[in-house]
Parts: sequence; C-alpha cells; structure tokens
Amino acid sequence: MTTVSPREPLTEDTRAALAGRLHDAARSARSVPQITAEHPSLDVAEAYLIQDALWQLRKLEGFPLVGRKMGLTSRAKMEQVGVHEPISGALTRDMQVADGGELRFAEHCHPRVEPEVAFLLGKDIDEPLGPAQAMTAVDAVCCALEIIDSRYKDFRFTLPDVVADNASSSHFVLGSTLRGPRDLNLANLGMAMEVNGRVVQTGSSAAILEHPARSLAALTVQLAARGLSLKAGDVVLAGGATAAVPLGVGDFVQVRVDGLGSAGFVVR
Ligand code: OOG
Ligand code: MG
Repeated sequence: MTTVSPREPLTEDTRAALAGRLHDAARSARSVPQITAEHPSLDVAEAYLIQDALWQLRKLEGFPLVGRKMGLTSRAKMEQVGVHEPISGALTRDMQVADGGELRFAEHCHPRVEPEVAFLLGKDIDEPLGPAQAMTAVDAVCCALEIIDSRYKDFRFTLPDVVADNASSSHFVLGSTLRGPRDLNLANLGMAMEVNGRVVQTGSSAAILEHPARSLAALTVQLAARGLSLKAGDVVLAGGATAAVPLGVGDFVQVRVDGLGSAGFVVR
C-alpha cells in the first residue's frame, strides 16, 4: 500500500535561503532554476513569505518599500506567461527610474517592458476595500512603464514561483503628468507603447481587470489577507494592459496614455 506523505511546509531558514538566491540572481543578473523544481509542494502562501523576505533584503541594503504592484491583471499578460491569477509584488526605492532616465541592460537577465497606469496614494489603506472605496485613497493617477525581469531561466515559472520572485518586478518609470482620480474616466483610456518610435503595443486601461480601480481593490484584499497595508505616499502599479515586449540595448521606450501624457526611458 502506498502512503501519501503529508505536505512538508518550508522552514523559515529554507524560505530565507530561497529569498537570498532570488536576491543574488537579481543583483548578479544570472537566472536560476524555478523553486518548484526543487520544492514541488511550494504553495502561494509560502511564496508570499519568500517574497516578503526578499524585499526585506533590499531594505537592509538601504532601499525601503515605496509601494506595490499588481500583476497578471489583464488577459494578455496571463496568456503570455501561462499563469491566470492576479498577483502582487513589492516596489522598493532602487526600482524607480526617472522619466527619461536610463536602464542598464547588463544588470538584467532578460528584461521586458509593459504599459501600465499607476496610482499615488494620499491615505493609508489597511482593510479590504471595493473599487470605489479604494479610489477615495488615491491622490493622483499617472501613466507608467514597468520593466519586468523574471529571475527564472527562460522567463518560465508557475504561480508560486513568480510570487516568490516578487512578481518579476525589476524597475518602473512614472509619467510626470499627475491627474486627480476624478479628473478623467479611468475605465477606458487608450494606451500605446513605442520602441524606437514604432508602436509595438496598443491597448486600453479597460484590459486591467475591466477597470484599474478593480486592480487596486484586489490589492487591498490580498494585502489585508496577509496582514499588510498600503501607506499614504505609496505607488501602486495596476498591471500591464498588454503583453510585455523584450528589451535590447539602445532601445528608447515610450508609453502614451489618453489624458495622462507620456513616460519613457532608454536602455544602455
Ligand atoms: C509576471 C508579472 C506580471 C503584470 O503587469 O502583469 C506583471 C510576469 O509577467 O513575469 O507585472
Ligand atoms: Mg507589470
């Protein structure tokens, strides 16, 4: 008779070692095998604990948390990576690139870029909220580009893998046009992303869970379930509206969003 052994949770030491491995992979720009290859029973809750340990390592380096990102909030993104559930990640200060700034290709494994919208919070949120309620904490909205860079080989992962890897987050650029959340209708803003002057993706904010406010609301639910909260001043990226595009040295990337101006960066 075969017995099924009970699932062994990872110890805190193992989680810390895995966070260290992902941290080193990001800092050395060398991809690593998926965690689930070694720990097939890794679950999403444990993966978020690894993610928490990962941003604590960045904090120890002197880079505090500046916000959160939502990921896999559009059909195009889910299909691209084969993971079909919205996830969240942490944003630390070292991840922000100034509008018009530079990204160093050599510091990445296989970077990709995607068009997003971002919220800047004026109030703390420490409870699960619906979209309309969550929007009352938003001070401003802007366009954004997110540079993602999975630390896993070939940009391939399962849901727990990508959660542990801080939802593939690498860098982000915020547009300098800030609009009040009630100054424009966020439900259907046209978005275009250009690389070297050529449009490579077009989409709409409607692709982000049908309305980006729903992404913010989903984040409040996920964080509250983990005993975490959002703070006044935090940046929240709502998630890519289109599939992400691979970057190369010399690329000049720009996003334009209806009513929100543009944001861009150069890859060196
Ligand atoms: C996961 C991160 C997804 C988004 O906006 O959907 C994400 C990935 O695609 O590697 O940032
Ligand atoms: Mg993203």
